[in-house]
Amino acid sequence: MEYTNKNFPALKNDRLLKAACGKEVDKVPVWVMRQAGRYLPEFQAVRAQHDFFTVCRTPELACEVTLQPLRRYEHLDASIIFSDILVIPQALGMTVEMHPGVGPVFPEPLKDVSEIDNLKEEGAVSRLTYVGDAITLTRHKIEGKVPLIGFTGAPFTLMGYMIEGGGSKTMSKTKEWLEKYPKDVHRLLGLLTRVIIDYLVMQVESGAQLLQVFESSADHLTREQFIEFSVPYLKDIRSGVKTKLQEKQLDQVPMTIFAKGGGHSLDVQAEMGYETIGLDWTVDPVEARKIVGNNITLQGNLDPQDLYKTPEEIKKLTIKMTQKFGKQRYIANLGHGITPQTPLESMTVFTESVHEAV
Ligand code: 1CP
Repeated sequence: MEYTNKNFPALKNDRLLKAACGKEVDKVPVWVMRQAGRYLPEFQAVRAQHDFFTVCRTPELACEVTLQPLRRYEHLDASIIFSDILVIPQALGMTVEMHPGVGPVFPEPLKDVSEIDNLKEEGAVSRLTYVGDAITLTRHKIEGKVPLIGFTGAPFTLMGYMIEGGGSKTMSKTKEWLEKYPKDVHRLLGLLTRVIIDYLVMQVESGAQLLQVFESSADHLTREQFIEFSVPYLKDIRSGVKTKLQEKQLDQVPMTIFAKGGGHSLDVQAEMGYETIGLDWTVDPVEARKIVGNNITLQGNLDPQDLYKTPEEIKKLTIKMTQKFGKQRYIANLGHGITPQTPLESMTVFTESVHEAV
């Protein structure tokens, strides 16, 4: 059989999509950010053989690691395509390396605003077709067991990595740009937004059934800065994807915004048009629901560190969390990615407890 984006197997478990669209569910859907990752020995085995970006760029390998958590954890209600948010800076012509134990490193980050002009916007999405190919192959290999999530980094988060040259505790260089060169910053954020819209549409065309936008560095922004440097672009991404899918006569897909540290702006986030808002663990579920109202789905938000507790404690905390959010318009997840040393059993307890909870 030929693997094309036209003949996908029928979806058997649509809890995630139903919850995202506000339809009734039999059980609360659950998945975990970074569920394909370093805590899994089978993932480590693939990484021992292949460089990180080789896995991203080889559809068979990306598909294999995307499927790994599904094989181990029968309660997972979604998969997320294995890739990284930093493939966009790469497609714009920047070099990104993944250093074991360190994380992503840009040998030549943006040092001056004049370097924005060197970024290769034209053709950027055509240099990311390998992500689409991985999505199409994975949609077939999942055999309709669960939906496949596509994703991107949000403009501000990507810009931060491009300026800092990797992860940063302080984001000092990025903050200096926000203060000194707001016009150039907006130009760069606009460029990233255009690429992201086309990249997400390409993912849907390839088979992605829900899209998540990671604004992982929102925790560095004040509410005012979030409103100036993140919100307009997140809005443009949501409306741009909707319009382009319509133009291409593709089915609409629900979208999730996860702004880590964005708990100060849930009222603003609720106006951005996303079906689902992801919460980190600092936000109280009941308070969040009061702020966003009843027409938005919430996702989250167990502290990833809670998965280092005993199975009994994990179960108790997970049930408490799920009950606080309630059964409808809710997708269970952690409040950020699962961390590398997490015991394998913790994922079993977490996912199982969500399904038992309400
Ligand atoms: O060597 C390795 O294997 C590196 C570990 C790793 C993995 C497994 C990295 C490096 N990226 C990934 C995969 C990944 N990245 C996924 C796969 C799908 C899944 O969730 O299972 C996803 C969705 C991401 C997204 C991503 N990459 C984000 C947003 C989510 C988040 O955690 O906030 C961010 C910020 C990145 C950058 C990145 N890539 C890798 C690391 C260690 C980091 C963070 C670096 C830092 O700032 O500390």
